[in-house]
Amino acid sequence: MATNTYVKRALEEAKKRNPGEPEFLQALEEVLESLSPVFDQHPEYEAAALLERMLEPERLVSFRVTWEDDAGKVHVNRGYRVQYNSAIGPYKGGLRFHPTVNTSVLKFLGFEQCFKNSLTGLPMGGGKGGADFDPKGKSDREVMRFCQSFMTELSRHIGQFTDVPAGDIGVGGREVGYMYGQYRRLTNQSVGVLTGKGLSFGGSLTRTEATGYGACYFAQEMLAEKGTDFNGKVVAISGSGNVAVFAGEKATQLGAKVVTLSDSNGYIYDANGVDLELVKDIKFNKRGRISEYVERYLEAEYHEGKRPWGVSCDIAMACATQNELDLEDAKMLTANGCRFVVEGANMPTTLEATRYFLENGVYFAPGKAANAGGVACSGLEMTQNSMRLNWSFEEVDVKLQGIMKKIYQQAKSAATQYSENADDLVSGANIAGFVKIADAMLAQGLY
Ligand code: NDP
Ligand code: 2IT
Repeated sequence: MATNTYVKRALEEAKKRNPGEPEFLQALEEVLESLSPVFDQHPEYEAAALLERMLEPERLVSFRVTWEDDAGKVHVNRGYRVQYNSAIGPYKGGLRFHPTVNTSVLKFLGFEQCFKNSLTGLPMGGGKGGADFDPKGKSDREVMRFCQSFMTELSRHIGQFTDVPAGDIGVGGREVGYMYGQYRRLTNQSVGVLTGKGLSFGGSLTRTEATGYGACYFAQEMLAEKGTDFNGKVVAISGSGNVAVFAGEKATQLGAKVVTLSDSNGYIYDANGVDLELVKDIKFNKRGRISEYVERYLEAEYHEGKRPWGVSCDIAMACATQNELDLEDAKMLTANGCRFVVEGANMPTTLEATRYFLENGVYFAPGKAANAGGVACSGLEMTQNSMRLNWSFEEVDVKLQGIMKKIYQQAKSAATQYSENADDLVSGANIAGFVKIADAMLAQGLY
């Protein structure tokens, strides 16, 4: 299919305007490619310069974060918030603390977040933020001082009706707690300005599990479409953080066997099925490394410096970070019999690998659809905070299942309507997410 000329032009223009931002341009390319048929049918979008407007973040702030380590040494990091698009609701999206954080990474994440949040059906715009701070090896008090300093500046830019951050890589319950405490002290307000909070101060049950569980609920729809389910399937998962562990937990509950998990140093393979309670203890309580798993399970294997995509599996779930699954990995997975690939992380699959899966009959779930359960549950946390009540685990879980099912249906139906390949959920998710934001922008006049 020929690419629409307006789409082509907008992408070329974006490449010129954003030099040195490879992750951002990669995300743009993936989305714009699939929007061609929509622009063919809707000339009014071009007349309103909708693409140029949607590619440019509404606001991007960057700031100095000064903090002191336990030895009294002063450090400076760079903090950011990208407020991408607020056409359908307050900016919403996580904060990432990782040394690789820069404007390219945060703009790619913020851009993706807009579409993801639109797909949830909840009134949330898109944003992302974070810092090039590395929490690894820092003491609790160092992390606390960093979070307090970070929030001292961030608090000027966010608010319960303006922008509601949450966690992402390197930001979990501990960090959200420290940031929330600082926001409360600075503003003298107890409001739902962050999600992923502790349960005793406004957090929602199910939020911790939501991204991983949601990815499995999405995968259940894909499996059902092909006349099968998780029962008896072998699942390879990358990562060993919040998303990976709870994807593993739900897949196991649904009868699958999870054989791998990983971190940035290597992966573990346990043919008997990974003991996720042990992984939780190593990673969440002790903040250790995945390699420690084989100290307890001697028959399990640890592969230093490798990714898990060479193993034989039915389902692969990429739950660590961007570009962790490339063309070579895609070929290996496919050759070894993998038929379903689910992105629990944001953009873990390179463009070439994504195309390979789509062209070779592997049913592929893009992150902005499959990992939307986390932000969806964040939206439900905002609702509970506004209503000043707490729903039970089951109530939130049932809502989460309903939302993931609807996201699948939207992506599938847009793929069927617009793409030559009805299984192209990449195009389906991009189009379904886009149209809602585009129409909201048109309705609200030029800005
Ligand atoms: P965590 O910080 O809990 O875990 C991240 C995991 O990914 C760790 O195992 C980490 O290993 C690994 N990892 C990080 N960077 C790299 C790297 N460069 N190479 C290999 N492995 C790496 O983060 P989350 O589980 O929350 O996030 C994982 C992914 O899911 C991210 O892409 C995030 O954007 C996405 N996501 C998260 C949501 C959430 O609700 N938390 C919602 C939707 C998407 P190590 O310890 O060695 O760094
Ligand atoms: O990428 C994501 O969707 C997240 N990190 C979760 C964002 C949120 O606001 O819960």
